[in-house]
Amino acid sequence: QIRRMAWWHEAKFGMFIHFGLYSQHARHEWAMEQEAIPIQEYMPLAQEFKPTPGAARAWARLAKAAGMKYMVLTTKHHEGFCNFDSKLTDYCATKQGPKHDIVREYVDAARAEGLHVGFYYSLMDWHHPDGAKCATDEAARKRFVAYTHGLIREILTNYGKIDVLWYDVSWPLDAKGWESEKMNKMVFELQPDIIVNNRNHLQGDFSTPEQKIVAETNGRAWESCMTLNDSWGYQRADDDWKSAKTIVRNLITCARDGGNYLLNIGPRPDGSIPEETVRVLTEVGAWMETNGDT
Ligand code: JFZ
Repeated sequence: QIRRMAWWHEAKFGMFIHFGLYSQHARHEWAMEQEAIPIQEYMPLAQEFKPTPGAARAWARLAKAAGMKYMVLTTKHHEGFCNFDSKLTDYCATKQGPKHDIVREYVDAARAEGLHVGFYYSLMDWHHPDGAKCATDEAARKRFVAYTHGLIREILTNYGKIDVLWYDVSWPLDAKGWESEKMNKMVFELQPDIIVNNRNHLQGDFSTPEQKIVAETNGRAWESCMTLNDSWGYQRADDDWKSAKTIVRNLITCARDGGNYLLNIGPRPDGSIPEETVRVLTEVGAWMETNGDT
């Protein structure tokens, strides 16, 4: 076992947070794609996005209360909007509606609760003009890969020690196209103790079965990620909440088989947490209080 990962294996239970412009649609974090919303129509959402400053404190408090030991926030989902301050794009929290750095607040909030800090980062990008073209146009690929590596450099430089980097959706490039080896090399230069997942076409440190619990073989680390209802982003119409009993059973199954459980919440556009989410996670926390290991 890798020393770097000791805390993570011990942690077992984390909170995933999907938060972005799509939270305002309250339908699906894929709405832009699924409903074929033109970019010019989608972009104004960035101006209208005004989460309450400090909203992340409640996320972190709830994670702590639920017995979770780490958090992973979408710094940028497929829509391309950056929840952090960037010098490489204006499509970011500090220069648009929020007028404050959501990632900074999140990092501070997690640390205040003693939780480890993870960043989700979507490689696929529907906003960047080269995000799709990059597969067939070498000049576009070069620009887009420079942008991508640049954003990753920013999030791993500006927020102190980061514990997990959670890449997602690598469409439309392969490892060679993304320059994934170089990407991970940079990541470990900036954050020597970080743990990375396997969604940039490399093995990384752990596998990421999704919405199911499947143990890895040969001692490879794994983390099952799941939603609390059926959606990742806030979905107003989705009331298919898992019970605390189901969550606890899933956590036990992951722990028994040597894996981690990353459970997702989708805050409302103002950053507040749906009541049902609070209710279920608080109940999970009560069980953890009695039966957890700390
Ligand atoms: C992706 C995203 O598209 C989705 O919005 C969410 O962020 C989720 C955590 O990740 O969806 C995926 C990614 C990978 C697989 C399936 C869905 N996969 O490897 O089976």
